[in-house]
Amino acid sequence: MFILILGAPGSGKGTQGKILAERLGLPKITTGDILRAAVQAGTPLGKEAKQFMDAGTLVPDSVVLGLIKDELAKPDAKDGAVFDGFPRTAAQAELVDRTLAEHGQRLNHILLMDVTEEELVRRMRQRAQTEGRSDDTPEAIATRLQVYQRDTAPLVAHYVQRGILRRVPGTGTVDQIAEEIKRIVGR
Ligand code: B4P
Repeated sequence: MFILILGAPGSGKGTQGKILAERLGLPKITTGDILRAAVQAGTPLGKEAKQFMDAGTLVPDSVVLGLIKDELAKPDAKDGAVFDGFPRTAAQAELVDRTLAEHGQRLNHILLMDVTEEELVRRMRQRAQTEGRSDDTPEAIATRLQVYQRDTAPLVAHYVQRGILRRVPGTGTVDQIAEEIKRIVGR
């Protein structure tokens, strides 16, 4: 089963993706975590990605497409996975569709985390105080929200057409939202 969690920055993708992947025993592929680990390790990928991440803009597709391809090719993601943080652009969505189709697979569920902008900003500002992520500054938060509307929100229309996208009310406790996702996914 391949499940995609889509949503604005701060909408709880990472939080719910972790709970869902653990419950279903599926690997979770999170481009944000992979990029942050590369930055931390100071690899060439990390050095290239850092400037974009800190500014709140997307890391270019020229860098991210290869990363997604490598992750999807891993044996443990052969029969299913939870995708968190990608696809974020039309080119990434096309790569995901094409790669899954090559293996006779397709996305089974797309969960769109629906959270007001006010709440998104509140959560990221709160995280800035506890985790100190370098892209949770007021300027980067504003840019990330704009970039989401420009580059990622159009994917919603693309997936709505397929009839497999479900909106998840993303406001409430983490447990309440996880229960709702369980109901939608059916297990
Ligand atoms: P991400 O790591 O994907 O960061 P994000 O969009 O902010 O989501 P995140 O998963 O961290 O937050 P979440 O909503 O779970 O990307 C970071 C950067 O990496 C991007 O800006 C970009 O530069 C780059 N990047 C990553 N993927 C890329 C790609 N495919 N292509 C190009 N560039 C890419 O949660 C936010 C907060 O809310 C958390 O603190 C959480 O504790 C809290 N929260 C969750 N649920 C809650 C609830 N119900 N109530 C209250 N708080 C809650």
